[in-house]
Amino acid sequence: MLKFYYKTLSLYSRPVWIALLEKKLPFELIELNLNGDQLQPEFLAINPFGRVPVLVDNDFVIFESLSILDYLELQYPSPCFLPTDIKTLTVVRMIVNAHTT
Ligand SMILES: N[C@@H](CCC(=O)N[C@@H](CS)C(=O)NCC(=O)O)C(=O)O
Repeated sequence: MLKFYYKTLSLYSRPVWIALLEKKLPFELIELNLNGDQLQPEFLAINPFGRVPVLVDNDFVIFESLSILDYLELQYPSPCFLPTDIKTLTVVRMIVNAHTT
């Protein structure tokens, strides 16, 4: 079962949440209170940067929203969200990176 650590209003958590729902994957939602939950030793053991979102797929831990989205796309490819044409894919990457850095 996938575990998804998130915060409701987190703009980084939302794309991951949407991808999980659109791919119809079963997952456990674990909401963090960002007033301190993210700095607890148990969570820092999962993500040393102390940030959400984090996805845990069995024993595989992924943090950083774009890395999580890449993982979901390759590991659970249906439905597919990324274009396969290299130029279109590059345009998608440019837009996403411009909005997240
Ligand atoms: N680059 C990260 C940014 C994640 C991030 O900044 N998350 C915020 C919530 S939107 C967070 O967890 N902040 C807690 C903190 O910095 O203590 C990603 O894309 O996942």
